[in-house]
This record gives sequence, C-alpha cells and structure tokens, in this order.
Amino acid sequence: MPDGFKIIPEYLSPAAQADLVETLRGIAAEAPFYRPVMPGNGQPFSVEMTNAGPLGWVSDRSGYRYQSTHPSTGTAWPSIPAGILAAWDELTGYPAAPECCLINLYRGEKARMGLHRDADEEVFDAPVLSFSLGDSATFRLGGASRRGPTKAVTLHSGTVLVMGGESRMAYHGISKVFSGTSRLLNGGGRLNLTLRRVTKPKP
Ligand code: MD3
Ligand code: FE
Repeated sequence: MPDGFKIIPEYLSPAAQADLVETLRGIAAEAPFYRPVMPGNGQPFSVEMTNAGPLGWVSDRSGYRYQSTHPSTGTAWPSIPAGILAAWDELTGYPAAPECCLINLYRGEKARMGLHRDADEEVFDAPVLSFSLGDSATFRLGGASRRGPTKAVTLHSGTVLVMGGESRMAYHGISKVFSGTSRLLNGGGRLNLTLRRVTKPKP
C-alpha cells in the first residue's frame, strides 16, 4: 500500500454506525440526496450525493466545483456531525477542520464510482478520510497514473480509510457494491462519507 494510506476496519462500532445513520437521516431531510450529472454530456451518476459542511462538492454540466449551497434547494449545507469532526482530529492531526463531508449513496447493483483522483481542492496537504456504512464494496486503489495496476480492498460497514502522504493523489474508485451484505440501511445499499479540507487554513 502507498505511503500514508491506512485502513481501519471496525473503527465505528455497530452502535456508532447506527447513530451515524440516524444523524445522516436528519442531514438528508435538510439537504436531500440528488443525482449529479457529468460535466459536458450531462450523463447521470449512478451514485446519489449530498453534502455537509461549509463547502459541498457538486457536479453539473458546467463542471465540478465546491459551493456553499445545495444545488436544488439553494440553502446552506447542514453541519458536519460532531463525532465525524472528532474522528478527523484523531486520525489526521491536521491543524484545521475539514470543510467538505461528501455523502455518497450507492443503491442497487449498478451503482459504482469510476477510477478518479480527488483534485478539485486548493490544498492537498490534508489527508482524505472515508467512512463506509452499509453494504460491503470493492474499493480499487491505483497509483499516480490512471493506467497501471490497482489493488482491491473490500470495505465493510464501519471501516475508515485514511488517504494521506502520496496516497492522497492516488487514483481510486468503487468497482462493486455487494447488495444484501448489511442490514444497516433500510432498503439496503451503501453510504460513504468523504471528508476533505478544501481551502488553505488561515494562520
Ligand atoms: C484514495 N468516494 O467521493 S472513498 C469520492 O466510497 C470517493 O464513495 C469513494 O472516491 C466512495 O471522491 C471512495 C475512499 C477514498 C476517498 C478519497 C481518496 C479514497 C481515496 C483520495 C485519495 C486516495
Ligand atoms: Fe474520490
């Protein structure tokens, strides 16, 4: 595994996972999941998304960007849950809070995320943190180039990934979600929270 990459299975206890799902239900009531489209061609994502935090990551025909409001309601994103902010401090040691908590919802066997890099941020010195909830999934981790080998890691509910150091800019994606492997979410599926620092912290 690349330098700075860490996988922490069972970081969230079953009780903490259930609590977090409840909190996310509240967030989704305020900021509903929506289906982004690809820049340019407008092809819909197979994953639904919403955000918490001062800046949300969005995609539409004009491009990828961070913005402070929900694209359909026009209101500010809800706050990042306190327990998630505490985990960021514990696991990253970064001297500023994360600004974006992107929440990805994978429903059905066809929901996937193609190989990509997280590169829309202004700063890359903070690690990216990911929390998996619900159905298990195959995560693929490549290197600095889109071509070349990838390693497959199964992510189970409660697993946290830390992508720091050289792994921060690595290509990655979700190639498969295994429906019916968890009963955490009503109606099944998988939720992923991705935490990122977007702007340079003010000294
Ligand atoms: C490795 N989400 O939202 S999280 C994303 O499970 C995203 O929904 C996937 O990739 C998901 O951008 C994977 C794990 C992840 C997130 C960011 C990374 C892995 C990463 C950044 C660098 C390297
Ligand atoms: Fe990503």
